[in-house]
Amino acid sequence: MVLVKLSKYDALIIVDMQNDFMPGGALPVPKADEIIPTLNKYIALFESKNLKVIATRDWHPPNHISFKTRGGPWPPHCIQGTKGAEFHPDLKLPKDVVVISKATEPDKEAYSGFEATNLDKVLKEYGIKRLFIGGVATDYCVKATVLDGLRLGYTVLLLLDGIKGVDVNPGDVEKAINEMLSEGAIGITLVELLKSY
Ligand code: VGL
Ligand code: ZN
Repeated sequence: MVLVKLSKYDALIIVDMQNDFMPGGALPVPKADEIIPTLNKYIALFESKNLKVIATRDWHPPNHISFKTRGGPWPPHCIQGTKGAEFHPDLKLPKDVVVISKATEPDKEAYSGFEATNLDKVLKEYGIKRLFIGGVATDYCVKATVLDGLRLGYTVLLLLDGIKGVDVNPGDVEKAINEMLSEGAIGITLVELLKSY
């Protein structure tokens, strides 16, 4: 087990916990709603220590290139300003959460929260060195965000009990987790994090 004591160099990044990615949404990630209570506990822990919480959101224009209507792989989802693009109402984000919108350009797909956003700049301004990353989808935006974080020099802790994937091809989720870990991400669970105190 990993011993991790939280400090001011740590930030929590909640990836794309939006209605369209939840069961019943436009691009449902199976059981994605089941991680909300756990993510809320991570959020409460970070909030209690006055640590930064960041929420990324998929924020597409109506004619986004990733949509089937334009020959892309996905049904239209997370269209800017729609109910489907809102964060799940049960997710208890802090009032001072930093929201990072991504994939906002019509002709560009961007799975990573770092891609064409100011996320790296914001983290550097806050002096953040270590990222705790959870959310959806494990095999797309979580993976891309984790791998970019590692490439940019952050230490990354992957919330093993706070992620869900799509598994378009069975095995994708497992492969994604293995790839993140082999690139240097450290797997952690809430129980382990709480035990570290
Ligand atoms: C995502 C597919 C399409 C994600 C976003 O948030 O993982 N997946 N757009
Ligand atoms: Zn998308």
